[in-house]
Amino acid sequence: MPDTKQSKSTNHALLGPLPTELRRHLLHTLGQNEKDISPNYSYQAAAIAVRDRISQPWLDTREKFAETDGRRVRYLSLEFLLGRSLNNAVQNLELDGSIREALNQYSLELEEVVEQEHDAGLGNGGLGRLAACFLDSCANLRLPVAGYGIRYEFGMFHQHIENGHQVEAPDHWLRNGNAWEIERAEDTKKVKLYGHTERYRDEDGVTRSRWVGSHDLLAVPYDMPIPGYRNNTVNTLRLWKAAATDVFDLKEFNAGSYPEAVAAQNNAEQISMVLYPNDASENGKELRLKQQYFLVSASLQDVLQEWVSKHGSDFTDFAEKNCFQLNDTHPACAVPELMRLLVDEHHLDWDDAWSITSNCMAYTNHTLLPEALERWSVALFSSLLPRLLEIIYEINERFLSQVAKQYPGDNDLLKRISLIEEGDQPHVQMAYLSIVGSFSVNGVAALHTELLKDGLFADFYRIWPDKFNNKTNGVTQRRWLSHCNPGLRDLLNDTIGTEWEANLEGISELAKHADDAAFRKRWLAVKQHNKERLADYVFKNTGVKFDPSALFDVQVKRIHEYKRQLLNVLHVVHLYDRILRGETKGMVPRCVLIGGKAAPGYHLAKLIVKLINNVGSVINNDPKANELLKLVFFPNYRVSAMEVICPGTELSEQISTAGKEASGTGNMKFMMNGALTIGTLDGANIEIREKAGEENFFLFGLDAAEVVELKMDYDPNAIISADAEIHRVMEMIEGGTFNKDEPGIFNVLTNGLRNPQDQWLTIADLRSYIDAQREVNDAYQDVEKWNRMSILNTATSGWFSSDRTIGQYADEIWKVKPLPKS
Ligand code: B1N
Repeated sequence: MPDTKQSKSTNHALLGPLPTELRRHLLHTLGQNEKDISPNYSYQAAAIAVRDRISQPWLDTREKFAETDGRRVRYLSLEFLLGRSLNNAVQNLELDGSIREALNQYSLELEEVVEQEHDAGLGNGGLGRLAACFLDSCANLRLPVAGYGIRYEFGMFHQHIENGHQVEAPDHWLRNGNAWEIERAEDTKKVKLYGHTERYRDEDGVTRSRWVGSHDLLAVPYDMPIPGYRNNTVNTLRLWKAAATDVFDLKEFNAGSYPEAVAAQNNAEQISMVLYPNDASENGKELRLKQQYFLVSASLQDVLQEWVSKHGSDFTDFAEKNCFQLNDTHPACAVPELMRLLVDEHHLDWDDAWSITSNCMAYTNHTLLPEALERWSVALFSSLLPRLLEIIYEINERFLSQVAKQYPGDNDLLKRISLIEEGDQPHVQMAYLSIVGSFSVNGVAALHTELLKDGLFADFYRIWPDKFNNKTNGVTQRRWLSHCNPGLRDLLNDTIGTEWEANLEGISELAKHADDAAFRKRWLAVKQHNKERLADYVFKNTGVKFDPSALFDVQVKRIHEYKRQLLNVLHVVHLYDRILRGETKGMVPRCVLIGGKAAPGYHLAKLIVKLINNVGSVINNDPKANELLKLVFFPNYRVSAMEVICPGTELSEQISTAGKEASGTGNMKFMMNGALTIGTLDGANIEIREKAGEENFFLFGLDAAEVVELKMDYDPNAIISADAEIHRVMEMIEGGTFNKDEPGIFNVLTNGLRNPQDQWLTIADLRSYIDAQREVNDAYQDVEKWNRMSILNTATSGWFSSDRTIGQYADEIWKVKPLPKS
């Protein structure tokens, strides 16, 4: 279209060179005096100037998706853990040189300016970061995929440490504004809550249900650009903010209560106020269900509105042209909500609506932990989402009667698979609802998917074997290698070319260089530099000095019993015990870093944080240990911290109880950056070990089957008394070495370790873990050998690019094609 071309060139002409644009934004957008620019304003101006460069390709991409009229995907997620955006945009749009030149006018370095950006922490951990990596890969692959989420006013809480305890503070990430979002008030949607349902006859005499007497609120969209890697593609992440409908409250209150009426605004805004800080556990709060429905309803209305504007009321091709990927069960209300919109609002009959719904939903499961499986009480559902509950009952009835025909007489089966779990307080099983309403169900690593099929979802697997598939997670090499590790990026570019940034498969070429001593020397130099950077960062954040010649041993992830940070601490205490007893022959100096947030209501996890801090402060202040051992708890672990931690890590701790960690993704980031893994046969560790080769991985512990078996007859106390080293470790902790002034505070933890019911089997794996750590120690003494192993880990990390994962989602689930290159 000639018009478009013209507007494109006009728009380009509106932008001057970046140095001029930066000045203009400082002066005119931000009203700053050029002579005295604060670091924050330099960041704001740079961000706006770079964002302006994104606008045109963003508009073009949207137009192209609309013109192409092919199948499109929406990734629905309660979490998108984006981290920082400026550096990512600079890298993907190839603006490095010009932004540096622009900042140079004011003697500013890009590295210091980017530090001003507050992380967008709209997620808890792996699940939220995965969503962010996926968006990056979709843009890189030019796939028609948009993200839909919530614009939380407060993201993941800020963690600081007081007297060894975790203390939470709110994360007001929007305080200084957000250059990366554009409000699109014209696309605001109305969302219903509460009220009741009624039957009525429509003008054709058909009896229908409708949802009446609801409290309505508004969903206002904010769009964030997701720039692809040097490919003129910019995808969209649309985040919804909740607001009151002005009509409703102002009418309800009389003029005398005007302030109360305005305050009602507040009530509505609660819904998008704060991210729930639970990772892998649910707490069943009403506000959380409101958030879930709010996201789902606004997003589906958005998609339907666009559909109707093009196709009117003809939904024949809707399922062919649209796919919704549910990021765990958190957006599972999408199933009954799409049914409601199609049946109640667009007047489709049930069977057509069901055929559409169940052919465009796809569900990803991220956990087997029973405490994370969402179940909402029927009572809550009926008060908050009365019409959705009716629809769920109807879905269930039809589903159960279909299964009853397939498996006549098997009433136990029907009871097990019912979407409604009966009992004193009946509950809706959101995972079952998701399976029944989707055409695809996937796990996130090979082992995880097998365990889903054999265990948790075995009945459903028997009914629909073809629905189930695996999509092993991945991470984007653009953030997790190229951006965070410039030293390694340059070395790779020098050695194997630059293609790996867009397609990581080619990184296998690196293996050829593992035997080249000159190359290994350069490899070592990069790692050494990154270790120095990490040591500075640790010092700045904790006051503890890491010696960059020591082994850097790191475990960063949410604090959870199943991830077994305790196992790590037990090993550190064991090393300390050896030092105290003078058994240090052949011991390599080691700096251990542990970081991560504990859910604020998870007392045991918070106690683990306290233990790590206490053990650290005893060891770090003991001159006897000084040369050989350090332990720090790194506070406020987050995406931007990982960008410094992961390049400087040599040993990656992936030590969960086998069968519990669905995949893990930190494990992949470390591998890409040349760390060696010490790990169990859990989640994606298994695939990491397969790709890297077992000789390049430190394996220990029980496998998933052995875990199940041992649980029936587990005697940790017998293990402790039979193993002198383990016995001493327990004695030190129980004897108060690390809590002299706080008697008994760690008893809950040590009693848990000694409890035959301990689900995490920490003591069972401790001997094997200590032995594997010995192997690590010995391998580290042979620098050449270690470096070879390190190179081979990076060289075999190609499979763990989220580009590969997303390629599989696109081919095998979504059936979408990339946009043609322009
Ligand atoms: O999802 C990641 C996996 O790599 C991790 O192994 C897995 O633990 C993580 C409720 C969760 N599973 N479940 C959650 C998050 C928030 C919440 O409210 C559950 N997170 C995972 C990516 O697949």
